[in-house]
Amino acid sequence: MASKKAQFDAEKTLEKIESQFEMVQVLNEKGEVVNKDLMPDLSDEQLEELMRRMVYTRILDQRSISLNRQGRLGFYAPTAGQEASQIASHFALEKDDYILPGYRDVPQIIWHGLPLYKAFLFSRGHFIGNQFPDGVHATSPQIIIGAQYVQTAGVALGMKKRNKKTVAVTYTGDGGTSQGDFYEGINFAGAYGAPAIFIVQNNQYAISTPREVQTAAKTLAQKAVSVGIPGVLVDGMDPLAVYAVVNEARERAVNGGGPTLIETLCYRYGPHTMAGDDPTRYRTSDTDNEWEKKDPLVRFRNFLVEKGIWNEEKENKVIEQAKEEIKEAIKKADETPKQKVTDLISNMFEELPNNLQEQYEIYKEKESK
Ligand SMILES: Cc1ncc(C[n+]2csc(CCOP(=O)(O)OP(=O)(O)O)c2C)c(N)n1
Repeated sequence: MASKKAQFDAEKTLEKIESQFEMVQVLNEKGEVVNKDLMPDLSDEQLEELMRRMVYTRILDQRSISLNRQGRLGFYAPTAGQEASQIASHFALEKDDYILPGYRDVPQIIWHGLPLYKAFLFSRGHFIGNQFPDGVHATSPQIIIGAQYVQTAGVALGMKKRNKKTVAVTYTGDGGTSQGDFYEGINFAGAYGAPAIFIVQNNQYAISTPREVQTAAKTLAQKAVSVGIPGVLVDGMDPLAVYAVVNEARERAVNGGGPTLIETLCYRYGPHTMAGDDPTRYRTSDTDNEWEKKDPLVRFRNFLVEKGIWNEEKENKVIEQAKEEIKEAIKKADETPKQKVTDLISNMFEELPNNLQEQYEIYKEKESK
């Protein structure tokens, strides 16, 4: 049978959609403003505070890696390179917004109010590291890839039903967008117009799997189209661009406009985690160098120095403060009584099943000696 003449061109439709997702940028790699219209409305004090937090977080990362190597921390996923994606996105949030982080997103919950020593205890797998103080609106970092996306849709829907002017914000990596939970989360939130912000930190690798083999999609932001919500691709090494798009997404969400999917293009300088992967097996130093030229701290520092509101003295002060506070926090973590097996059991269950009750008694007896 002769084939019918095509009535439509599906490939063209795809091309048209994909070409719409251009990367949003405010500052270029040198820290020069390339898009004045998008410049966020931040005071000099706020700009300084954002820089302060990013510098502090870089030091926290360096110290955490070193503490891990000394055997003084447990699970740790390095964050250097992702400060603009993490800290500038958080900077656009309010205290009552709810954060559902992934394992690499500990800095955001620290800046949301989680005491540093608790973050260290979380790293050690201590239950106290999962007990957040009242008023810290966040869950413990999620280890199951993508699971936090479904939870976020639920939290956001709860906010909507209670008429709250807040948002639920979550983070995953590029690999996370291949999970079923990712699609379920964004679809559900879209269907219910829930006030959620779904952030994908595209740091180019899911452990050793490059972004290019993760999906046929040209951008991860375009996945928003499939569920009918806005999607934005932003330079994840540019703090002002990240702040601007998250701020806009938040405004839309609290005003009834529903969720947004944001892809932040970034890079992690370190290994996936401190558990032993070797990035030199899957990345070249040329790629590392190319990304390090885009560094969010260098770019923002140049911008602020040019503006006359940042200098070496201010930066050194932050570095010293960070080191001092980290020292205090690790001391406090060390002084926290060691976790007992009975703690583990009693923190997991309100009422113990019979078999655990038996084990609980056995361990209670052992621990009393
Ligand atoms: C459901 C599930 N599958 C597999 C894993 C193992 N795993 C841990 S991290 C990771 C890669 C995640 O990469 P990405 O989402 O890009 O985040 P990144 O670590 O780069 O921030 C995988 C597959 C897991 N934790 N959960």
